[in-house]
Amino acid sequence: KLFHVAVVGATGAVGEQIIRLLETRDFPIEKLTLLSSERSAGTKLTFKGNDITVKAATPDSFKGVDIALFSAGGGVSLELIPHAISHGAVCIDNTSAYRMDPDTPLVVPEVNIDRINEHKGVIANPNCSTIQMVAALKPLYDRYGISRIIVSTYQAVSGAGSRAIDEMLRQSKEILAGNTVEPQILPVGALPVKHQIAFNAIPQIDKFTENGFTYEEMKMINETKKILGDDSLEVTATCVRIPVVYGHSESVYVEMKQDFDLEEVKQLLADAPGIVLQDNPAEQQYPLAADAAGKLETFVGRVRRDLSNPRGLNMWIVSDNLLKGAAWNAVQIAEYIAIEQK
Ligand code: 11C
Repeated sequence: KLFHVAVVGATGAVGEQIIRLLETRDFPIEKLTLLSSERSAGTKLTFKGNDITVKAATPDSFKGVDIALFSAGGGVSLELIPHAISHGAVCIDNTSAYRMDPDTPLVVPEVNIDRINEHKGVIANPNCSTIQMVAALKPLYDRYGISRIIVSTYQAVSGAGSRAIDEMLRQSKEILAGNTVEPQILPVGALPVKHQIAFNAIPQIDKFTENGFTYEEMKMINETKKILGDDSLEVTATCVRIPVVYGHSESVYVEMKQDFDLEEVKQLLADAPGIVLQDNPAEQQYPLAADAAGKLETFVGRVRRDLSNPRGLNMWIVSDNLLKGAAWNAVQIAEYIAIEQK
């Protein structure tokens, strides 16, 4: 069967990657509809050598659409997904709009693909920093049980969109040229106070919630529990933006419920789907954002037992935030739907 696929947010950083993946994975497409905001409508994008004109997304854009991939912000998803569903489309939503809805499966294929059929028209794609962490922890969770996770992230500017990438690159050039800069986008476009990202580290991703954690940190906490299906899991997170363009890095400490053998942990990681173990300190080999950029896998290294808690494990997890963290996870889900509906 061939599918009519729609990409909402086609001109954005994630939308662009979705289109490239649909092309390189040779997704069974009959028709590709590219949608965006009114502002970007009219842009021409290429798919398999053909130009496609991007149209403004409206409630009527989804007639005949089988699979709709949304990546245009939570507001657009909340407004348009109900219309897409009423036209019979299965929606894969990259935003946070539906993630914690109890009726919506939150899916990382390597972790919980078994939940995919529970959808009522929408399947949520988790936050990028959550996806790569749970993908790496899943084999350890299944083998030993995990009681506690402490994560600190080092997140790329592309997570905040194309304009944040431009801001970081422009700021860097200006500062190197000896000029002063006026930050305009980061940490959060919608908030009045901005901070320099070039040559800096900003311990704020998204707005603050009332408990002192940011929304990004709360996503890591809540989504991890939902994806692993374990409310008793203790998770704490500190999310930091650094001047890297592609690839989120994470320092992750986990406490296992059972004793573990370090060599077995490494073997489990090496054998896990979608995971590449890169762990050879003698050769200074460990995951690097610059190497992970453009790749579909999640890379894990610096795997070591904690010195104060024998059931504690430290590791470094890196993945391309626009690929496994967003576009690739969504296209993987679409591939599962295509196989089911074949
Ligand atoms: C960032 N993780 O790096 C964010 C971007 O909920 O899908 C993705 C936000 C989301 O800024």
